Amino acid sequence: MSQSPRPPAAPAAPAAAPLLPFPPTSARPRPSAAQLAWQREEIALFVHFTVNTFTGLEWGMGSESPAIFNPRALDARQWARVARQGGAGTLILTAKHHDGFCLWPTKTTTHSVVSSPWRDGKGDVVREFVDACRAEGLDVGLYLSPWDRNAACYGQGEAYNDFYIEQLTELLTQYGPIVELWFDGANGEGPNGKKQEYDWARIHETVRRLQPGAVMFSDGGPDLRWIGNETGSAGSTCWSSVDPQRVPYAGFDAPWVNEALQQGDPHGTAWRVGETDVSIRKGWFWRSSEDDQVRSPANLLALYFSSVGRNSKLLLNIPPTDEGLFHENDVRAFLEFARLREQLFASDAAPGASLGASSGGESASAVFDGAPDSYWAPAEGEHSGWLELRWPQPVSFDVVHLREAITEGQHIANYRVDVWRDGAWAPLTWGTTIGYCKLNPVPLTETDRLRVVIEHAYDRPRLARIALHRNPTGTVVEKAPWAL
Ligand code: FUL
Repeated sequence: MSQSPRPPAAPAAPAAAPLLPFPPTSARPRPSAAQLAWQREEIALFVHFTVNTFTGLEWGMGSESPAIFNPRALDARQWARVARQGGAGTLILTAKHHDGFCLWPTKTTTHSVVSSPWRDGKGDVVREFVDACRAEGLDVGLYLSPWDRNAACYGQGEAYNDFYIEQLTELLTQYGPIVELWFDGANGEGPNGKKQEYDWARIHETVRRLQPGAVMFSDGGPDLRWIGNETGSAGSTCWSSVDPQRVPYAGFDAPWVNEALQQGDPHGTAWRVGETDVSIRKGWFWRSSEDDQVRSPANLLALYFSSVGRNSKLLLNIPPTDEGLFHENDVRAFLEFARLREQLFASDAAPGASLGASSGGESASAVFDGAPDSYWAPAEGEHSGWLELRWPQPVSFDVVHLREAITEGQHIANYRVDVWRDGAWAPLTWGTTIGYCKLNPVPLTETDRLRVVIEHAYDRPRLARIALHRNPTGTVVEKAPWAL
């Protein structure tokens, strides 16, 4: 979204009411049940598909003929099966991208599948997509681009806002439960050279009314925020809270925006977790020239470390080909990535340890039970403390995996991990936030004594998990194939 044209100044959308809030016990923000479930899913797949799939463009012009849209072998069930096999919980489809071509038979325009040769103009990609997701037990998300380079009413104030709300209403009422709406901040010129002022307040109200269980993504929330880049990198400091005034609406531009989105704000009043959207290929849309430039499984694992492993969620794009299928190279890489995660998590040296704590020791074993809501915390009122692990024999690992119990908020601001070496504690790794999940790659380490020190927390630090893994790829592969 960073390379997008920027919108004219628009009034800030009012903060939406939180979804299904837990009863507050402290002033710090905490997730709604929907936000919590969303983050615990960890991985979702993005499906970028439109006329661009047939032209090779990233941003369609809006003037493409619907005659070019003909994915002869389209099988949404293949997308959903791969998503499920690879451990994604939700699929998000571009129902309309910036080119304005609608993948469902909308009443608002003829610039849609109805005017295409695909299924003789009687097809509905959104319907096939939704049915396939449900058949595979997956949740459904939809992307509806506010920027529309085809609609004649774009840039004409209320006329386009009405048109957009009508499209949104069709999608929210005809396809059953939608768990996530993805609102892109891109705001460029329409066919008449004009830009549009989007009515975010009305958009949010429409979603809340028609799909009260859904979460809404945009730069400015209201429920989820963009992570500030498209390279797959959440901040190593990453708060789930933000100050809603700093990035008040989708597409808002200011010098601080990307950093504010990447890092969040420890004193922010709104719970708005960052979503890390990134493509398995260089572009968002499929083109044959990139078939051998798909990210490797090891690189996808690195993306997992820099997104989920930094308190974010990974939204990985796999673009269908012009046949309407995920390409075999993408499928292979994604499924192998799932196998690597399995191997990573299957290796855990921590649980055999005996535990000691600065205080609160009676709950220390909760860090090994795998349950996200059971935790060790130091005595009431203490905002720092440590937990020590000792093994009868040395263990070895190269990933330190920590999780905070976030149901009651994200509080840990600084931590350190020490190992016992030559009669003294030596720092192995350290960091700022933990949040839902923190994966710290460390040099291959052998030790029989380790401690996790919470140096500072803004409220009660609740440590839900300590695990020590071996990375099956040996090293974290930071670079995508096209950057090597
Ligand atoms: C951006 C868009 O301009 C890209 O085409 C893509 O959809 C990405 C996810 O968001 O803002």
